[in-house]
Amino acid sequence: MTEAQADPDGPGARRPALRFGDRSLTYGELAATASPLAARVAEAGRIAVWATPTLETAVAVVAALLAGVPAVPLNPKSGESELGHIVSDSAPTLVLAAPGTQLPPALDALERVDITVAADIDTDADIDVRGTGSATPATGTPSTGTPATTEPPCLTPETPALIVYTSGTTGPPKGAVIPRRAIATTLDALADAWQWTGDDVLVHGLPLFHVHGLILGILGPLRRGGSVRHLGRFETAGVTRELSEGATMLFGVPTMYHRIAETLPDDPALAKALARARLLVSGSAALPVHDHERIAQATGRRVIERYGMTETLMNTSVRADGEPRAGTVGVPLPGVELRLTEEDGTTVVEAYDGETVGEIQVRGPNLFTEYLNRPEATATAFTEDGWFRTGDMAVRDPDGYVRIVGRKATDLIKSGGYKIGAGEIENALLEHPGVREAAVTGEPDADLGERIVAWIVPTDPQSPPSVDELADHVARRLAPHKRPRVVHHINALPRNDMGKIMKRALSHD
Ligand code: MCA
Ligand code: AMP
Repeated sequence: MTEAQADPDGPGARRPALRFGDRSLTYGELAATASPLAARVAEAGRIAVWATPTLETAVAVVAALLAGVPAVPLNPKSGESELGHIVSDSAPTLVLAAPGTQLPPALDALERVDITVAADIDTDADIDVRGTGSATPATGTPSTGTPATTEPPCLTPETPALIVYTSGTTGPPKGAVIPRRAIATTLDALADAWQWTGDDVLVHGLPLFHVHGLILGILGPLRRGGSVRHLGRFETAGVTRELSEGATMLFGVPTMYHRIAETLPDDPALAKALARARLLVSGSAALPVHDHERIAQATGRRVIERYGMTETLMNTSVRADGEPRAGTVGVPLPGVELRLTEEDGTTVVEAYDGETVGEIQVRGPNLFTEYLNRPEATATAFTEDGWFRTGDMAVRDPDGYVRIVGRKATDLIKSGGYKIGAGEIENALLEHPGVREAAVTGEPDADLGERIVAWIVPTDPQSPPSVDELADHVARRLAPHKRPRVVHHINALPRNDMGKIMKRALSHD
C-alpha cells in the first residue's frame, strides 16, 4: 500500500482492495477494519484463523500481519484428527473466525475472537498503515501506531508471518514457518516477472489456507496496491463475469484450467473474457499441455506457469515478457538461486540440454525458516550449504527454462493442486475396523491431475468397507480432498523380502 492509499483523506484510501461476492472493502476500510483487530490480537503469541473463503479471512490475516503475530490458517473442512494435530502442534492462543461460524470441538480450548467487518466503516479513522496495507513490509517497519492500534512489537524481516501446514510422505502435516521477508520478496519478484502493478485486478477462487490462494492471491494484490475479487468457490461463470468487468489477471490450479478448457467449446462468453485478460497464471501442479493448447486455441491467450512450494514460496515463472512455452515453469525469479543435482543430492548437474534430469534445489530470501517443532525434518530438508531440497525432478532447456518431469517421492500425491501424503491416508484407513492393511497410490486423472487410490486388505473379505464409507472416514479425520476416490479390495499387499510394501506392483488397471 502506498502512502497515498494509507492517507484516509487521500484518493488512494478509496481504491478497492478486496471483494468477495457483493461485499467489498476499500484500502481505507480495510485499514479501519484490520487495525482494531490487530490491536485486539497484539498480545497473542500465535493465532489461528478459520480460513473460510471470505472477506473475514483476508481481514484477519492483514490484522495478524499488522500486529506482527504469526497466523496459522486452518482449512475449515479439516477433519478432527488433522485439526487436532495442527492445533496442538502450533499452539495458538486464540482463533479468529467470522461471526456466527460454528467451530468444531477441536478448537474449544481456544479463545474465540470474531472478525467483525462492519457494514458502514469510519474510514476517517486516524490510522497509519504505511507498508502494511501491503500487509508485508519488506523491512519490517509497519504501522507507526495510532489511537486505533497498539505499538507493534519489534518486527524484523525474520519475524514469522504465517505457519502453513503441508503434507509429507509419512506422518501428519508439518508447519512451515514463513517469515515476513519471504512473503515480501516472493511477491516483489512476481511483480517483476509479471509486470504486476496496482492497476491489476485479480480474480480467483482458491482456498485461503495455502500459499497459492492466501499469499499470492490476497497479499499479492494488496502489496501492489491493486485489488482482488474472490469467487467464494471456483466456477467458470464467475471467471467470465469478473474478467468481463475489469479484472485483468486470473490465478488457478490446473484443475481449474482443465474445467475452463472443457467449458470453452460451449461458452463463447468465457472465451471472450479470457481473451481480454492481461495474464492467466497456473500453478501448484503441472498444467497438462493438452489443456494449455485447448485454451490457447479457443482464446488466443496462453496460460503462463509458475512453480513454487509452501516451503519456498515461488521459485520460477514464465515471465510476462517471455515466451509462454507449454510444459515449462519458466526461469528462476529474481533473487532465487536454482540448481539441479544428481541422486547424491550434492553433485551439481551443469547441463542445459533439455534432457539431463536432476533434483531441483533452491536458495534465496523466498525460503521458509523451519518446520515448526521439527528440527530434524528442517535439517534434512536442507543441504549443508543451505540449499533446500524440493524433491521435484526437472530438466533445463538451453535457454534456462525449467521443465518439471516428476517427483522423487512416489508417496506424494498432487490432487486438485493439493499435496497429499500417502502415509497420512494409510494411517487414517488403518483406523477403520474394516481395514486390515492399506496402501495408497496416486493415478492419473484428467481433472484432478492425480486421484487417490486405496488398496485395502479387508478385515472381513465377505463384507469389505465400501468406497463411500472409506471416503467419509478419511474426510472426517483428515480433509475431504484427501479422501480416496477409488478403492481396490485385494487379498494381500505385495511385499518384498524385508516386508516393505512394493507399491509399484500395485497395478492401476
Ligand atoms: C465430497 N465432499 C465431501 C465428501 N465428498 N465432504 C465430506 N465427505 C465426503 N465424503 C465435498 C467437499 O467437501 C466439497 O465440498 C465437494 O464435496 C467437492 O469436493 P472436492 O471433490 O474436493 O472438490 P473438487 O470440486 O474436486 O475440487 C477441485 C478444486 C479443489 C476446486 C480444484 O481441488 C481446489 O480448490 N484446489 C486448490 C488447491 C490449492 O489451492 N492448492 C495450493 C497448495 P464443497 O462443494 O462445499 O466445497 S500448493 C501451494 O500453495 C504451492 C505454494 C503452489 O505452488 O501453489
Ligand atoms: P505444496 O507442498 O502443496 O506447496 O506443493 C508444492 C509442490 O507443487 C511442488 O513441490 C511441485 O511438486 C508442485 N508444483 C507447484 N507448482 C507447479 C507447477 N507449475 N508445475 C508442476 N508442479 C508444480
